[in-house]
Amino acid sequence: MSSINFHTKEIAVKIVYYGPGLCGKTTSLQTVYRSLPEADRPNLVSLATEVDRTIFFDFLPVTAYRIRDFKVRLQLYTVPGQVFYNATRKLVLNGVDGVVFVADSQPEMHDSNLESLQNLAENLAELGLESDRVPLVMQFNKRDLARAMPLEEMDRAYNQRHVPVFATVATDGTGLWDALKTVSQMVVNDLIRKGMGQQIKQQEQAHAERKDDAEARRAPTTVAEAVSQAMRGGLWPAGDVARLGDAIVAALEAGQYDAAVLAIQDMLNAEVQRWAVEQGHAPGDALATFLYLRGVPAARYRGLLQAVVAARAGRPVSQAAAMSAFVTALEVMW
Ligand SMILES: Nc1nc2c(ncn2[C@@H]2O[C@H](COP(=O)(O)OP(=O)(O)OP(=O)(O)O)[C@@H](O)[C@H]2O)c(=O)[nH]1
Ligand SMILES: [Mg+2]
Repeated sequence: MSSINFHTKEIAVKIVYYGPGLCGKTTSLQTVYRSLPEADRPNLVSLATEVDRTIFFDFLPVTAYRIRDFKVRLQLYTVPGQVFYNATRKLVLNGVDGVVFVADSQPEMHDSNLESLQNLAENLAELGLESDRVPLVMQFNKRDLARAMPLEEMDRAYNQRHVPVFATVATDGTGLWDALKTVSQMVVNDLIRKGMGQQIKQQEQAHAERKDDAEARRAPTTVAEAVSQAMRGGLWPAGDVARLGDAIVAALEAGQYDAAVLAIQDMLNAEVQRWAVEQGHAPGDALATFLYLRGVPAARYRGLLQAVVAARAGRPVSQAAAMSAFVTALEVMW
């Protein structure tokens, strides 16, 4: 679930490592983790069984690089490869921006690789994503094994979309960063194609114009002058907001600054309410506002809300609902 925060100047993108059981997804993440400079090494969250099979997912947040003056944060997930954990795979895949498909180079894993690719396409389709457009790279992993299938053969068998392929050894790190850099660059390009670049440009332009404007204009010397300058600029949109805006202006002009501050708060509350309702959130809910700012879609927020309501009422909450809530929390906290 990519999100862009103009305030902190950060872009967060979600990248999922996908592939059959034991192909090396968790190992890839662990090795990426170990290769990070110790000073800014974040937490690696792993939910595994005693024998190190992933049961839910692994999660690693990495602050990667800059695009313009935005910091790009990569949220890396692995899914459990075992066939029977499909519900979890789908849950982790929700809101994905880019996929690293990890194929196991051992010949006996051929069918499992194909099955997992098929499963990826099905899950993406069920989540309403076009499986042939989602940014994707492939890691042909375990290249250190003597029995590894030839790369060309694997490419023919798995790479119908002709996406970038990397020969990797997850245990020693060979190829991992190249794969990750490439997929994250593809994700950012995809976001730009979808209009995020335009959004960034517009914000930068608006910012520059505001600066020019302010410099060109003589600085107001009194509150009344400032207010009348603001009014000339058509400060408020129409409707209730304009009415509340007038109240602020009136209070300022009368020198009732406490009343002005309260009126400003009223106006902001009204705006948050309007905005929350428009997004399908419960009005006046600070959590809704926060989640919205972090880019969580209304449908996922409603899911979270339903789980909370059920839990508070002492009704049972499903594992999927709890995991979904957990993934949402990770995405917004990191
Ligand atoms: N020789 C070799 N072994 C590898 C490589 N990558 C992973 N392994 C081993 O393969 C086994 C499984 O690796 P995991 O990373 O746990 O696999 P996974 O894809 O996370 O598996 P699930 O969680 O069950 O889906 C481990 O014993 C790893 O050490 C590699 O490049 N070469
Ligand atoms: Mg794993």
